[in-house]
Amino acid sequence: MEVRTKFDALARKLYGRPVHQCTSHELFHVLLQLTKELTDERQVNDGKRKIYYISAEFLIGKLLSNNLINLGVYDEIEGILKESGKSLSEIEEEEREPSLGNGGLGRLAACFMDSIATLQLPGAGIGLNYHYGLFKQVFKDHLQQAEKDGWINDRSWLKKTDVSFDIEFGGVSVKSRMYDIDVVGYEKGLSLLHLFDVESLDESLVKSGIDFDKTDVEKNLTLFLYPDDSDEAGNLLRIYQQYFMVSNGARLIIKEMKDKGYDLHDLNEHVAIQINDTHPTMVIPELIRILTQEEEFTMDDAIDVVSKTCAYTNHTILAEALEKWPLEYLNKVVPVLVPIIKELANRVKKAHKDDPKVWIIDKEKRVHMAHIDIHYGYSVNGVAAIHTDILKDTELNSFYKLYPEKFNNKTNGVTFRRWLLQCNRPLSALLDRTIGKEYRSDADALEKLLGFKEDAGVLKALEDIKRSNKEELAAYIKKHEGIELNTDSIFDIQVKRLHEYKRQQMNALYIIHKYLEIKDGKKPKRPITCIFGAKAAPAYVIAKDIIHLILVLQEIINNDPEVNQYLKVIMVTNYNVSYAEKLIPACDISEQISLASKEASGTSNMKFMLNGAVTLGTDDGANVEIHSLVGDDNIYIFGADSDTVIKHYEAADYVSKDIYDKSETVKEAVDFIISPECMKTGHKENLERLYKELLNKDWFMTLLDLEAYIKAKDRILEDYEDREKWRRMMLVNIAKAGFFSSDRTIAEYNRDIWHLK
Ligand code: 26V
Repeated sequence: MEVRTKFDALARKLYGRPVHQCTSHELFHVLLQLTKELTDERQVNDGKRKIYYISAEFLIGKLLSNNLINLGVYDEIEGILKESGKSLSEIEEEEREPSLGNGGLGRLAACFMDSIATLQLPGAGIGLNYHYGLFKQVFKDHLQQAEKDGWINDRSWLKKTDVSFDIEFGGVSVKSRMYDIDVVGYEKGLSLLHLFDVESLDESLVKSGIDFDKTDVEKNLTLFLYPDDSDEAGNLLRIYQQYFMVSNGARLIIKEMKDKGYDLHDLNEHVAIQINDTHPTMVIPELIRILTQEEEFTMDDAIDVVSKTCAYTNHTILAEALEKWPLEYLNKVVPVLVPIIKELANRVKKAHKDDPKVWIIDKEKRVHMAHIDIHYGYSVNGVAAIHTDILKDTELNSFYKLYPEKFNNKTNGVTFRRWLLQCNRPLSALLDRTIGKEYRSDADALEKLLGFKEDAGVLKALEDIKRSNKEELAAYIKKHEGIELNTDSIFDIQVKRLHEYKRQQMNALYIIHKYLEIKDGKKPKRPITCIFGAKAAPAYVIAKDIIHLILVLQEIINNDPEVNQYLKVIMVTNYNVSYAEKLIPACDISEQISLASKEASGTSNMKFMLNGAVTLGTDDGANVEIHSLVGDDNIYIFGADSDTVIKHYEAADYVSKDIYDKSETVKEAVDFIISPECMKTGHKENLERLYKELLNKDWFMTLLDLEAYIKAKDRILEDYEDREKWRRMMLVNIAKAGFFSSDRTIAEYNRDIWHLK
């Protein structure tokens, strides 16, 4: 049946009316149903060897448009809706967004699933069905507040399966239920994302905001993504969640092996398990436990086969972000795993008596989860070239010396379906017209665009598209934030989780610097709009103070008639995947200003580049690779390099106060944080705390790079006026972005780690 006929028939079946008489709410339901039916016509990718990508986060975002594009029916559906006086974007507003991730790590997992499906690789995702994803952010009194963000209703993409397991914890046992979400490949291919839930969950436990009783795991286990783990109950709940995820995953994998008639001794022949950061690490001892206790394996055999099956991806070098669980916590939550973990730890200790750095259990009786992965997995990868080098040379050097053959790099990538075809339809249409459609399935073909470097028509079209995307974003922001933006201004955007190492505070100090200059009579040639989007972990005090400062600056600057025609600041509310899809295509300057060595990769840097923004950044994470692809002329790099930064940490010789004392520019900007203007609008407690932090600690060396940042930013703003040059920079950035397709990343994982058949 033709899509048009199916669409109409479904509308009549569900609502007794033709499409043009249905409301947006009803049409979302009809399209959800239609998409599921079209998807059912495809076969799930299958083969003799399968990858299970286990991750505590899958930040999938809304799926309707994405699935329509990948099914090849987007244009047709859009056309039918238009004829009926409806718009797809209005219908999309009816979809609730599953925010099942914090940021880059979760979004990466979602992009990877898209590529696994598209490349028709046998593979599935395994995760948790959180009922409330990352909190919904609201601003009150210039402070972030967190509200619950539910997404599950009868109109979600979840499909209940009949897979269920009994999962035993210390003292409690719960019944699980597996739900599936279809991951529709582009033009072909289909994979499944398996999300496990607890049958006995009780949503009424959630009171106000995001508070809830953390003790009753039968009722709360999958309520929230990463509940606040600043207290013991929060930490324990996180261990419950992790074990629940991996125990279900292990049982599913074993069940599928048996259903296919495979011998479990050949596990590593048929299965590869990718452990996404340390959150799923317990899958290693859990598989060993099941094999030895239920399948009559010897300990040696179980360890051997599991070690050949599991591979680990590291996503951060920040010591505080590497999980170390107190043995006592594990004893409470998963006593059955403790003997296995001790056995694994003893073997390591025996083999490496004199090297406590590589032990699994340290002297304080904390279990280093990453160490389990490295000793008992067959691959360890970083997520960008510089990140993997730092792991090898410093952070994980003792392990690299033991197992050089396990270490490899897999530079991250993003799916071009969502981050180009879906979010920037005018740009993908221009590409179709100029270089043909090949780039849609072979991202390297984007390079053909370089042939149009001197083509005035194409260059002008790129500029026009950027302008119309800026107008669309401005209209959206006007509607949702009530703030008017000047679309003739430069759109300078920093969107990512709020963290000191990402240095949103440095961007804020630049804004202060510009504000003071304008007040002093030095007007910029063209107005600048500084846009932020960021959520801070509810327990991360300084991060929330930085949000406070930005909101205070927004208030002061946007209401100052002397300044607001030249400079505007806006922090959008509740930055999420859908907001990113609107912000990224409208960006001129992509802010990637982490302290060199600290950002493992970054992925928004890739999305911005692909959409024709120019990067202003440090030589960190994937910026390094962007830099070498586009060359010095098409990127703005500034600041201390990673070697210098690492040396400062080793020598412990960085003193921010010295820089403050020496530089009038730095001093002026920092002092403004506690100026009467700021104090009048904001809160003394938050502003003073941030001021003191920068002056006395500044662990992520904001002041070290501030002057270089100001210079680089002023240079990029100046260059923006050379429109000819800027258009060409846009073109080169788009043309060179092909490397950052997650199809390339996944093909490399497959070639070097998974070897799927
Ligand atoms: C976690 C935590 C937890 C508590 C304390 C502070 C802290 C700081 C950072 C993290 C990050 C955990 C891992 C993570 O999300 N890494 C991100 O992974 C992305 C995908 O590989 C990568 O692009 C980002 O650079 C990296 O930060």
